[in-house]
Amino acid sequence: MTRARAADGRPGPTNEPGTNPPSSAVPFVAVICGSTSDLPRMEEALPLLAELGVRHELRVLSAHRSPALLERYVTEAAERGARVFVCAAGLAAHLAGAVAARTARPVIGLPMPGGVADGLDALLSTVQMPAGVPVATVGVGNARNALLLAAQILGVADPVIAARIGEHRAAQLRRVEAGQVPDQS
Ligand code: AIR
Repeated sequence: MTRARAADGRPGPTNEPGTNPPSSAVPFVAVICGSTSDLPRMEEALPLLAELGVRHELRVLSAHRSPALLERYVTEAAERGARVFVCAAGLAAHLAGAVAARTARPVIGLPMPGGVADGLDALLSTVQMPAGVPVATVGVGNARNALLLAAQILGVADPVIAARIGEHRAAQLRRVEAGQVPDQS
């Protein structure tokens, strides 16, 4: 566990569940995939964050295969400026829940398709969190929505990001008006 020190020397906030370390670092979205097999879908959507002016970091870490690495990453990423975590996992998808258990920063779960129920298993594993440890869950395989939601959360405190999200919505409206597919660019 990392324990920061306040200016007066008293122990500062810890990274225990329910606390947030202080951070003056540049905000970014921490994107975690449970496996390299999740990467293609996530990488296809990631340019959206750049379009919106949102910094991100991408890691492959598994709640089951590398739990200690995952725990360490959540702690140090929050200290470096991770404001939101996006967690993509399929099958018994405990990644988002495991991250949410270790930080009070918002966690967005992205259930991935595949498995016996083609993502329904991952959806339920991600969304059915116990009261007190929420995971905001988007639709199965909908990486764009996961990243958009992360950007919207950062946009609450960042007018530049908020403006770009507004432009993105306006462009989407224009595509709908033109009879085109709404959110594919
Ligand atoms: N996974 C990895 N560790 C725990 C879980 N639930 C998920 C990955 C991926 C799926 O299992 O997120 O969606 C299959 O992983 P793999 O590596 O076998 O292709």
